[in-house]
Amino acid sequence: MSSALIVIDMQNDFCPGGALAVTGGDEIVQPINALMGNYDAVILTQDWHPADHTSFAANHPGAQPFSLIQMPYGPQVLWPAHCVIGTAGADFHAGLDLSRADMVIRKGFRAGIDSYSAFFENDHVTPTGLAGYLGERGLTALTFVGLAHDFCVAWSAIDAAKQGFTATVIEAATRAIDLDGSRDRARADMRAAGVNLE
Ligand code: VGL
Ligand code: ZN
Repeated sequence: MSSALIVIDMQNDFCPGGALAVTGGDEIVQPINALMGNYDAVILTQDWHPADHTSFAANHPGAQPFSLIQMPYGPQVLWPAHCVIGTAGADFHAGLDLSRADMVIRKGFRAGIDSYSAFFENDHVTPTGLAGYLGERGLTALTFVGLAHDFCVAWSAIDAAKQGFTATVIEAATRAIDLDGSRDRARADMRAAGVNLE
Protein backbone atom coordinates (compact mmCIF):
# COMPACT_ATOMS: atom_id res chain seq x y z
CA MET A 1 0.00 0.00 0.00
CA SER A 2 1.55 3.31 -1.06
CA SER A 3 0.93 6.53 0.80
CA ALA A 4 0.47 10.14 -0.16
CA LEU A 5 0.51 13.35 1.83
CA ILE A 6 -2.06 15.70 0.34
CA VAL A 7 -1.36 19.30 1.32
CA ILE A 8 -4.48 21.39 0.90
CA ASP A 9 -4.35 25.06 -0.16
CA MET A 10 -1.25 26.29 1.73
CA GLN A 11 -1.52 29.64 -0.02
CA ASN A 12 -0.86 33.24 1.00
CA ASP A 13 -4.52 34.25 0.98
CA PHE A 14 -5.32 31.65 3.66
CA CYS A 15 -2.44 32.77 5.89
CA PRO A 16 -2.32 35.83 8.18
CA GLY A 17 -2.33 38.97 6.02
CA GLY A 18 -4.21 37.20 3.23
CA ALA A 19 -7.66 37.90 1.83
CA LEU A 20 -9.28 34.92 3.59
CA ALA A 21 -6.83 34.48 6.44
CA VAL A 22 -7.20 31.44 8.66
CA THR A 23 -6.00 32.10 12.21
CA GLY A 24 -2.62 30.42 12.69
CA GLY A 25 -2.50 29.26 9.09
CA ASP A 26 1.21 30.01 8.84
CA GLU A 27 1.98 27.99 12.00
CA ILE A 28 1.53 24.72 10.14
CA VAL A 29 3.99 25.36 7.30
CA GLN A 30 7.03 23.87 9.06
CA PRO A 31 5.10 20.93 10.56
CA ILE A 32 3.85 20.09 7.05
CA ASN A 33 7.37 20.30 5.59
CA ALA A 34 8.56 17.96 8.34
CA LEU A 35 5.89 15.38 7.42
CA MET A 36 6.72 15.26 3.70
CA GLY A 37 9.53 12.73 3.99
CA ASN A 38 7.23 10.14 5.59
CA TYR A 39 5.16 9.48 2.44
CA ASP A 40 5.69 7.85 -0.94
CA ALA A 41 4.25 10.92 -2.67
CA VAL A 42 3.46 14.53 -1.84
CA ILE A 43 0.61 16.28 -3.66
CA LEU A 44 -0.35 19.93 -3.28
CA THR A 45 -3.70 21.49 -4.04
CA GLN A 46 -4.02 25.12 -5.10
CA ASP A 47 -7.26 27.10 -4.88
CA TRP A 48 -7.33 28.91 -8.24
CA HIS A 49 -10.23 31.23 -9.02
CA PRO A 50 -10.96 33.61 -11.90
CA ALA A 51 -11.83 37.16 -10.75
CA ASP A 52 -15.49 36.64 -11.70
CA HIS A 53 -15.81 33.50 -9.57
CA THR A 54 -19.28 32.81 -8.20
CA SER A 55 -17.97 32.13 -4.67
CA PHE A 56 -16.91 35.77 -4.26
CA ALA A 57 -19.39 37.97 -2.38
CA ALA A 58 -18.31 40.93 -4.54
CA ASN A 59 -19.79 39.17 -7.57
CA HIS A 60 -23.27 39.12 -5.94
CA PRO A 61 -24.46 42.73 -5.62
CA GLY A 62 -25.61 43.49 -2.07
CA ALA A 63 -24.32 40.24 -0.60
CA GLN A 64 -22.08 40.20 2.46
CA PRO A 65 -18.96 38.05 2.76
CA PHE A 66 -19.58 34.89 4.81
CA SER A 67 -23.31 34.83 3.97
CA LEU A 68 -24.88 31.72 2.48
CA ILE A 69 -26.69 31.52 -0.87
CA GLN A 70 -28.28 28.71 -2.84
CA MET A 71 -26.58 27.83 -6.09
CA PRO A 72 -27.83 25.33 -8.69
CA TYR A 73 -25.28 22.87 -7.25
CA GLY A 74 -26.24 23.47 -3.60
CA PRO A 75 -25.53 25.91 -0.76
CA GLN A 76 -22.54 28.19 -1.19
CA VAL A 77 -20.80 30.41 1.36
CA LEU A 78 -19.85 33.74 -0.23
CA TRP A 79 -16.21 34.49 0.49
CA PRO A 80 -14.04 37.56 0.19
CA ALA A 81 -12.25 37.41 -3.17
CA HIS A 82 -9.25 35.11 -2.67
CA CYS A 83 -6.71 33.02 -4.59
CA VAL A 84 -7.35 34.89 -7.82
CA ILE A 85 -5.43 33.30 -10.70
CA GLY A 86 -2.02 34.87 -11.14
CA THR A 87 -2.04 36.98 -7.95
CA ALA A 88 0.41 36.76 -5.03
CA GLY A 89 -2.45 35.65 -2.81
CA ALA A 90 -2.80 32.50 -4.90
CA ASP A 91 0.89 31.63 -4.52
CA PHE A 92 1.97 28.99 -2.05
CA HIS A 93 3.30 30.23 1.30
CA ALA A 94 6.97 31.10 0.75
CA GLY A 95 8.03 28.69 3.50
CA LEU A 96 6.36 25.64 2.02
CA ASP A 97 8.83 23.09 0.62
CA LEU A 98 7.68 22.91 -2.99
CA SER A 99 10.67 20.80 -4.03
CA ARG A 100 9.04 17.66 -2.67
CA ALA A 101 5.74 18.00 -4.52
CA ASP A 102 5.18 15.43 -7.28
CA MET A 103 1.94 17.00 -8.38
CA VAL A 104 0.00 20.24 -8.00
CA ILE A 105 -3.71 20.04 -8.59
CA ARG A 106 -5.64 23.27 -9.12
CA LYS A 107 -9.31 23.58 -8.31
CA GLY A 108 -12.06 26.17 -8.46
CA PHE A 109 -11.00 27.47 -11.88
CA ARG A 110 -14.50 27.43 -13.40
CA ALA A 111 -16.28 30.73 -12.78
CA GLY A 112 -19.68 29.19 -12.11
CA ILE A 113 -18.84 26.56 -9.51
CA ASP A 114 -16.69 26.31 -6.40
CA SER A 115 -14.47 23.35 -5.55
CA TYR A 116 -13.60 22.74 -1.91
CA SER A 117 -12.70 19.08 -2.36
CA ALA A 118 -9.51 18.00 -4.08
CA PHE A 119 -11.59 15.30 -5.83
CA PHE A 120 -14.87 16.89 -6.94
CA GLU A 121 -16.27 20.33 -7.54
CA ASN A 122 -19.06 21.39 -5.20
CA ASP A 123 -21.70 19.64 -7.32
CA HIS A 124 -20.07 16.45 -5.95
CA VAL A 125 -19.90 14.95 -9.46
CA THR A 126 -17.45 16.93 -11.61
CA PRO A 127 -14.05 15.31 -11.00
CA THR A 128 -10.77 17.19 -10.67
CA GLY A 129 -8.79 14.22 -11.98
CA LEU A 130 -7.02 13.52 -8.68
CA ALA A 131 -8.58 10.07 -8.16
CA GLY A 132 -7.32 8.99 -11.57
CA TYR A 133 -3.81 10.19 -10.78
CA LEU A 134 -3.76 8.41 -7.42
CA GLY A 135 -5.17 5.26 -8.98
CA GLU A 136 -2.56 5.13 -11.72
CA ARG A 137 0.21 5.51 -9.15
CA GLY A 138 -1.33 3.02 -6.71
CA LEU A 139 -1.50 5.60 -3.92
CA THR A 140 -4.22 4.33 -1.62
CA ALA A 141 -3.39 5.59 1.91
CA LEU A 142 -3.99 9.32 1.97
CA THR A 143 -3.14 11.78 4.72
CA PHE A 144 -4.56 15.29 4.57
CA VAL A 145 -3.12 18.47 6.10
CA GLY A 146 -3.40 22.18 5.31
CA LEU A 147 -6.18 24.76 5.05
CA ALA A 148 -8.85 25.02 5.92
CA HIS A 149 -9.68 22.14 8.27
CA ASP A 150 -13.44 22.68 8.09
CA PHE A 151 -13.78 23.32 4.36
CA CYS A 152 -11.25 22.06 1.84
CA VAL A 153 -9.46 19.59 4.13
CA ALA A 154 -12.71 18.06 5.42
CA TRP A 155 -14.40 17.88 2.01
CA SER A 156 -11.30 16.29 0.49
CA ALA A 157 -10.89 13.69 3.25
CA ILE A 158 -14.59 12.78 3.16
CA ASP A 159 -14.52 12.32 -0.63
CA ALA A 160 -11.38 10.19 -0.27
CA ALA A 161 -13.04 7.90 2.28
CA LYS A 162 -16.22 7.66 0.18
CA GLN A 163 -14.15 6.51 -2.79
CA GLY A 164 -12.47 3.76 -0.81
CA PHE A 165 -9.14 5.39 -0.01
CA THR A 166 -7.80 5.17 3.53
CA ALA A 167 -8.17 8.76 4.71
CA THR A 168 -6.45 10.36 7.68
CA VAL A 169 -6.36 14.00 8.79
CA ILE A 170 -3.51 15.15 11.02
CA GLU A 171 -5.41 17.85 12.85
CA ALA A 172 -2.29 19.48 14.34
CA ALA A 173 -1.22 20.29 10.78
CA THR A 174 -4.51 22.02 9.93
CA ARG A 175 -6.29 25.20 11.04
CA ALA A 176 -10.01 25.96 10.78
CA ILE A 177 -12.02 28.96 9.59
CA ASP A 178 -14.72 27.95 12.12
CA LEU A 179 -17.72 29.73 10.67
CA ASP A 180 -20.86 29.17 12.81
CA GLY A 181 -19.59 25.91 14.31
CA SER A 182 -18.24 24.56 11.04
CA ARG A 183 -15.19 23.03 12.74
CA ASP A 184 -17.20 20.76 15.04
CA ARG A 185 -19.55 19.85 12.19
CA ALA A 186 -16.62 19.00 9.95
CA ARG A 187 -15.13 16.74 12.61
CA ALA A 188 -18.43 14.89 13.07
CA ASP A 189 -18.93 14.57 9.31
CA MET A 190 -15.40 13.26 8.83
CA ARG A 191 -15.80 10.68 11.58
CA ALA A 192 -19.14 9.57 10.15
CA ALA A 193 -17.52 9.09 6.73
CA GLY A 194 -14.77 6.90 8.19
CA VAL A 195 -11.94 9.47 8.15
CA ASN A 196 -9.29 8.89 10.82
CA LEU A 197 -8.62 12.03 12.85
CA GLU A 198 -5.14 12.05 14.34
C1 VGL B 1 -11.24 27.26 1.08
C2 VGL B 1 -13.03 28.67 1.29
C3 VGL B 1 -12.93 29.04 -0.02
C4 VGL B 1 -10.32 26.28 1.71
C5 VGL B 1 -11.14 27.61 -0.26
O1 VGL B 1 -9.19 26.09 1.21
O2 VGL B 1 -10.71 25.70 2.76
N1 VGL B 1 -12.20 27.79 1.84
N2 VGL B 1 -11.98 28.50 -0.79
ZN1 ZN C 1 -11.71 29.26 -2.74
